[in-house]
Amino acid sequence: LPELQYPPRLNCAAGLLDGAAVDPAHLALRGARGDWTYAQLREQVDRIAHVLRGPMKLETGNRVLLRGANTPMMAACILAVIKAGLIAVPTMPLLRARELGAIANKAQVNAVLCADNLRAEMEATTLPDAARANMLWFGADGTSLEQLLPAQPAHFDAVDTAADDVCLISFTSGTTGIPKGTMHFHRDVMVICDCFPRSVLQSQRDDVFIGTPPLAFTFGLGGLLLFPLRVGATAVLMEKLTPDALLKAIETYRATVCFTAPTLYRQMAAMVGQFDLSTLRKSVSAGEALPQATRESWRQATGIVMIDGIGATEMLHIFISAAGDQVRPGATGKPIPGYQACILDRDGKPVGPGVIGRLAVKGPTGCRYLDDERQRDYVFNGWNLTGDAYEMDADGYFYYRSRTDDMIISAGYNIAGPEVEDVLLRHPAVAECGVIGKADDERGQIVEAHVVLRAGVEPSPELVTQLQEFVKQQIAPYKYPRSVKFLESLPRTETGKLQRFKLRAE
Ligand code: 3UK
Repeated sequence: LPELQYPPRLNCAAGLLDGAAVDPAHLALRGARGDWTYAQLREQVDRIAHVLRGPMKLETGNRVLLRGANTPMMAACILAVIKAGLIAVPTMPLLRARELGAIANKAQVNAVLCADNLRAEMEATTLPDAARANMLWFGADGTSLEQLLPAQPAHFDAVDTAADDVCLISFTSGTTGIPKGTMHFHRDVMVICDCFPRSVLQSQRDDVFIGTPPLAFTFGLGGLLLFPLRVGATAVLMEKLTPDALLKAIETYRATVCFTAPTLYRQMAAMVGQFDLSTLRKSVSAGEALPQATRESWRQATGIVMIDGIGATEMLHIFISAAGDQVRPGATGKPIPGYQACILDRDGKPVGPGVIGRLAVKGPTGCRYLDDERQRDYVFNGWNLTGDAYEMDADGYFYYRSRTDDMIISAGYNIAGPEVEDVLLRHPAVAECGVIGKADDERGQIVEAHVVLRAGVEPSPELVTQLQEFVKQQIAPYKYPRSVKFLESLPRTETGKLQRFKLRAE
């Protein structure tokens, strides 16, 4: 078990920037506009912290909305907010004024630090009065935050916070409904750095982390900022998040650890040939189910056995995963050291191996909603209920089936969409697919597949029959898609999750 002991007074930003593993001359953050060593990052963070407490007049515990693509400057702003004893409220770059307004009001933000290229949407947002009067822009020469930096002292003494003071309010991306705000302590940040990266990744100072999840998504915040800092390694922050940009960047920056969603691994596997990925050691997938078919194609393309991990904003980061010879076909893995998991039935009683039920997890991090009522739905007897339908085997491996709400019930059969998706992804004509339950008078629901074809393949009634036969041959015939629809692309969130509700609404 990792030793998760931290002093009662702890500021995690200072803890990371001044950590034992940090070499001031080593590259900390790399981006399109330049690279910073640890010494340069620390100075930048300190100057921004002075702006927050000086010109912006913020006080300990105030909340700062942060907004920007993944860049070293965005990362420095997040760290500065925390180092200054304030609470970071990072927001996804693609959010619109309506969603931003809801977040800003729920989190009662006192100020805004926003990238200049996202300024229009930010200015169109209804904000609490204090925040509206306290906004700075960054990311280009001469923007208001950058203008203030040279006049600030180069050193800032971290604000002395308690290990259990809130430092981060992270909003769920929410495939449905309004985003929920989750609160995390300084200690939680250190905990996630000392769990997954140590036990599963075994990351070290010479690692170069790269990937696509936004820093406003805790998958990205951990994988692309907190984890590398904790071991004194380098993180590459990319603004352009396409599969070819990521492949090119892995080659250019000689990256060793990649964090991204299953879709991107699927797309990258098809085009790896033109790139030199010889430095890459670890490929971490999270955000949604990793189909076995995707795992296999990435292995074929790169020789790398992917690390799947399920995490949640409520839990801050990954809690079930496996690497190396611990990887089992079809399984996410086992609870990572420090965490426990079990499967509960509808009444909250544990079920044995081989029975599908509700995933429950417990560990050093856990759900704290801003919103009290939902807290009671998520946390039950100290167990966090993630909303996922899972199954365990006799050796304690956990197998994802579907979101609890997405289980398809057709003529009395329970069918998990992701299982059908995994089969369809093995068909040479299929690039992407999403399988949902569609309301049906006779069967309650029928299985409906939404398929994106590979380039050059044309939709046809014959192809529909072929895909249906293909599924029937590989899994129980009652699971085959009675309806098949062809789309140009699938609706996804910024975090790579399929928006099944949009497919259902079509
Ligand atoms: C689903 C997965 C199957 C699952 C996240 C890593 O995704 C993250 O957080 P969110 O709050 O969503 C949580 C939900 O997403 N999910 C995530 N990973 C997997 N399903 N296999 C997976 N590997 O439904 C979960 O309840 O957006 C992921 C780290 C930090 C995160 N916040």
